[in-house]
Amino acid sequence: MDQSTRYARLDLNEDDLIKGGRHVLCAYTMKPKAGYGDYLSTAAHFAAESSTGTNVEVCTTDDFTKGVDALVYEVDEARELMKIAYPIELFDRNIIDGRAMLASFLTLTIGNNQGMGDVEYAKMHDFYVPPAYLRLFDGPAMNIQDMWRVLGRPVVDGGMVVGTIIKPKLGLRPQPFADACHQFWLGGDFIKNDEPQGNQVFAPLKDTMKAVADAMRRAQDETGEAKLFSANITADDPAEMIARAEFILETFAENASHVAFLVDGYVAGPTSVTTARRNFPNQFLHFHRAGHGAVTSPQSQRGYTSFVHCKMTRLQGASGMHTGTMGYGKMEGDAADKNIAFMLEQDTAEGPFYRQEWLGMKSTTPIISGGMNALRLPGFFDNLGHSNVIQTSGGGAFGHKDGGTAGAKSLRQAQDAWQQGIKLVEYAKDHPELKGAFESFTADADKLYPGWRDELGVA
Ligand code: CAP
Ligand code: MG
Repeated sequence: MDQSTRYARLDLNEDDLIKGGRHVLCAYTMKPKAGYGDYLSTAAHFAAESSTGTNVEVCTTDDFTKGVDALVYEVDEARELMKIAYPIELFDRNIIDGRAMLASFLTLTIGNNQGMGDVEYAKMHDFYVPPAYLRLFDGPAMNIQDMWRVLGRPVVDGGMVVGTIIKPKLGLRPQPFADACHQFWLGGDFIKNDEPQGNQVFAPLKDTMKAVADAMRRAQDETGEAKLFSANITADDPAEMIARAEFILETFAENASHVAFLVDGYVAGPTSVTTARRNFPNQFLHFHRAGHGAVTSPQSQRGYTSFVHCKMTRLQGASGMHTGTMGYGKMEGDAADKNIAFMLEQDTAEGPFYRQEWLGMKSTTPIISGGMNALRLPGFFDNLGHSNVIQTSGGGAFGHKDGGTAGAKSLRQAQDAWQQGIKLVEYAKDHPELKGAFESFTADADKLYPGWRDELGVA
């Protein structure tokens, strides 16, 4: 059945839809499956299934229903591009406070439409949220400014938060885990649990957190500096998340404000993120996205892009979000991904299809992670244009030949060098930890800094 007379309105103009403020706009790449409808009718069927319709006409539809149809307002078959306007009334609102939820946004815009028999594939590349819907989202309660405040730095341009992930990923018992934290904190600022670390039998959460809180106290006493820890509270059950979080805050006690909560927000979903956001608005909410590549990878023709995924996390209220390393680390991504960071940080930002006004919603801090080390940082900062990020290097800290403290120091030195406009090899001449990073990550050193051995006098 061709539904384009009802679900397509190519006369609608995007600027007018934005001015009207009553629609969420989504841009997808979409390809109809061979042997089914033409491009427009498939797009219309997609909009129907994503809003008020199904594959046939139903007798229960009334005039009101038709007023909240999602509408295809632009198609470009050559680019496999379609744009759909969703009336904001379609999206579910809480009964407790009338506010919006990300689950509903996803269910409609990237729900059943992902499995339609007449669609070869469809992937969301951008979306626009009008002010009337935007203001119903929680948005972040905290961000890097709150970390800078704890660290005693300026709250504007406070610079890179020097971070790590305790490695190995799994397999450390509580005390060795806490010892690794202590080591890193003697040189760095911030440690996060790796995303699968929780309450394994060999490292019970209660024992581990007590040991880590103690390590934090010792490191703070020894350095005279504040230290930060991001604790994984991910669980299927919100009650379990809350129990973990409460235990952790109680255990860190006077240092509770130095604790962030890490949530594996892709695998555990929006409920887990909002559980943390709403129950613990005074803690930094660290969104870890493990698993996202299954839908966001450029190899995947379905799902949504990393850009879309990250943009959604600002609405939900993530304080910090993994934005990838933009081609400078080990994970998929490229230099142009800096537009992801800008969408999270700025009050007005350009996406691939839409400009978004955030209307003063707090920013979400980019967390830069995955195969990074001191040698890779200058190139990364050159591309991004600033260093106001949380950077975590796991292998890049604990893979340093002189251990975690030297690893941490090498990362901070790399940022200092970049900020002062000094070439990294030059800076390494009188910064032994940075020099040690060259000697530890020789493959990177050879590739990024040819001639470094002669300059640093290393055989
Ligand atoms: C990094 C990491 C992070 C990834 C996630 C890991 O460790 O802990 O989870 O950065 O990727 O487990 O791989 P290394 P992304 O520093 O040792 O590489 O930030 O892109 O979501
Ligand atoms: Mg990890």
